Amino acid sequence: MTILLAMTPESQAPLWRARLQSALPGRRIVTPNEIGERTQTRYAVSWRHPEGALAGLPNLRAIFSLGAGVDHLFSDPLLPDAPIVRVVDDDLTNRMSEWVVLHALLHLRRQRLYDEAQAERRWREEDLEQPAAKDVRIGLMGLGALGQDAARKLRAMGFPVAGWSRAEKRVEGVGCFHGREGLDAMAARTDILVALLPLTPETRGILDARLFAKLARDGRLGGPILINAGRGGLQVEADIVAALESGALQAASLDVFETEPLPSNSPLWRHPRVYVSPHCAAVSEPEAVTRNIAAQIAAYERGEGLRHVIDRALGY
Ligand code: NDP
Ligand code: OXD
Repeated sequence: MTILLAMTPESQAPLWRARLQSALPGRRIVTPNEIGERTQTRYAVSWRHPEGALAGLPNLRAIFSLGAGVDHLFSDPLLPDAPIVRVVDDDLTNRMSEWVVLHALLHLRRQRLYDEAQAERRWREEDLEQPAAKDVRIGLMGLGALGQDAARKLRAMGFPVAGWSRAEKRVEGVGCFHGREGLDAMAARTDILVALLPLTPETRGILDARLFAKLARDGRLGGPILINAGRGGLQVEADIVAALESGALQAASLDVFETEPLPSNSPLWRHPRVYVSPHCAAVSEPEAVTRNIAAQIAAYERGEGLRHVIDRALGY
């Protein structure tokens, strides 16, 4: 019985293979060109696998994504019809919340302006307003594993938090909105918009000029702020740049981009009010993720169901 590890960049495969092997001693971990007898493969582990790499495996029981997101799988038209399991793990969740809280605080505390002042050796003690977290409203798009943890930690910092999901939800201490009308209602009370959504046909391009125009204009930060760590496909970058110029957005923190790596000619790199990070908000830590996969396989083979299986029709 083998486990197929199919991923790009291939340079990372040896590290993941070693971690999978130590989490699953006794199992044979193979890469696509070592697969041999295809009936032997029970599980596939993927991160942006090459097209067709998981096809023709008659006994495949599950596909494990090496990340929380699964959109990378759907670019393969030959993806087999096995259950898709995504990563839900405290290590990844904590990392994401750290990044979100960090960026909410960078904007709240106007860190970019103080960095600029430091570069000029300018002592800006009195001329910048310092609103408190309690006066800055956060609107979270996505109230899933990551969104709910971020909501809790943002609340702990004092921010009033609302959240938006596809289906109706209740989350303690969070004003909950859902559906398209709910998004407009949440936007109207949002100073910092945080996107922690999966990329699906419904969410592609959702962070656009239309949405930015709905954000609150009466907030204490002098204009709305966008933070996106979901997927680059959620955002229309031309609209973000135009909104930063028109004032529809005051600033942005972006971890994900329409094209990754972000092309060197993107205006986002040099924009004075944009923080760019290289899709590193919440990396999948190999030990934590492979431990998780091993536990899922063990439970499945004891006859328990797989957890965190996505709904293919919804795409997440
Ligand atoms: P979940 O599946 O747990 O949560 C997704 C949330 O998005 C749910 O609340 C869901 O609503 C909501 N949602 C989905 N579609 C819609 C829609 N059409 N309208 C409104 N709400 C919608 O995912 P996670 O929280 O675990 O992860 C979210 C995403 O974060 C991942 O898919 C991935 O793209 C990204 N990510 C980015 C990383 C990075 O380093 N930048 C690292 C890890 C993840 P409902 O509750 O109703 O289902
Ligand atoms: C993920 C990611 O989906 O790192 O986990 O983007």
